[in-house]
Amino acid sequence: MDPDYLPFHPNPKTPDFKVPEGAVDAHCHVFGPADVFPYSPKRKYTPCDAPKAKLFELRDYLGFSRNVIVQASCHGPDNSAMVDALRTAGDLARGVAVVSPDVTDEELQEMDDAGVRAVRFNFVKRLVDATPKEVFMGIAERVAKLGWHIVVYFEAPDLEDLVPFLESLPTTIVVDHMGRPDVTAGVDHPDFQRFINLLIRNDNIWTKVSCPERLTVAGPPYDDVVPFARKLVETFPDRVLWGTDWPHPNMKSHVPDDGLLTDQIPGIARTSDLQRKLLIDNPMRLYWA
Ligand code: 0GY
Repeated sequence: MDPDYLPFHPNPKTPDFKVPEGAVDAHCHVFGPADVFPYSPKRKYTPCDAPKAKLFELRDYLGFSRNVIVQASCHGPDNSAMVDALRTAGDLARGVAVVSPDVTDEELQEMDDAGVRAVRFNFVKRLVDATPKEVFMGIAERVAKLGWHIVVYFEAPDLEDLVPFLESLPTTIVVDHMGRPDVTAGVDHPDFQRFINLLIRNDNIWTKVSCPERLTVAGPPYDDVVPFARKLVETFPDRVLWGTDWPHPNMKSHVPDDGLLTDQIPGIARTSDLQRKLLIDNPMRLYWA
């Protein structure tokens, strides 16, 4: 583990918000354990192990029913730890893989059988070396045949350049963490409006209203992030997902409490109808249909 790496919270609070039966934590990871599933030699950080048993314990403790496990950059394109977690969870988890262009059709099919339903394209420079867009497009065309979608991770200043690429992808797209807006700029800032307009123009683009712990300037309980998430939930109620982001890699300012993160949900999805769409209907349609 990196010397400045903050391990996940050892005892999150019990949420005050009662998570509805059947809810999905649609963005979380498993890390290692490194002695079974070594980290990638090309990784940009070395995390604290966060094995599948801990993830499933947290799922039950918070009151969630299912997980979408996203392959994180520290495991590179070796999806073994994530796929192993999917196989253990059975129908209670689905996966998002990271693949290199030389992945074989047999490997893709095996991942599909284990519950993988998407690939992630990561554009965040501190996390990965850049992949040419043509390479991503080749992967997109192959996974589209399996009915998979694409999860994209980028930061707000990169969106303008990415728009033509995103609009040419042949699948449903899910944008991680609301496109990482600068929350000090406000929801009316042109950068966030550009993101909203992208979703207005393209009804195949979804987003995760996740990661207030990374976007906040004010700190917990992340009130400065709420208006961004609420705006997206109320404008695109059928195209939003929510996730804890456990075990919260690369946090520098504080260790997020997953119970507190769960307590944010009724503030961003203010009716039971919006909560059901965000936590159950939308992820079930995208990952379990
Ligand atoms: C997240 C965010 C981060 C890390 C990764 O793949 C990753 O390593 O996604 C981050 O550092 O912002 O979604 O977990």
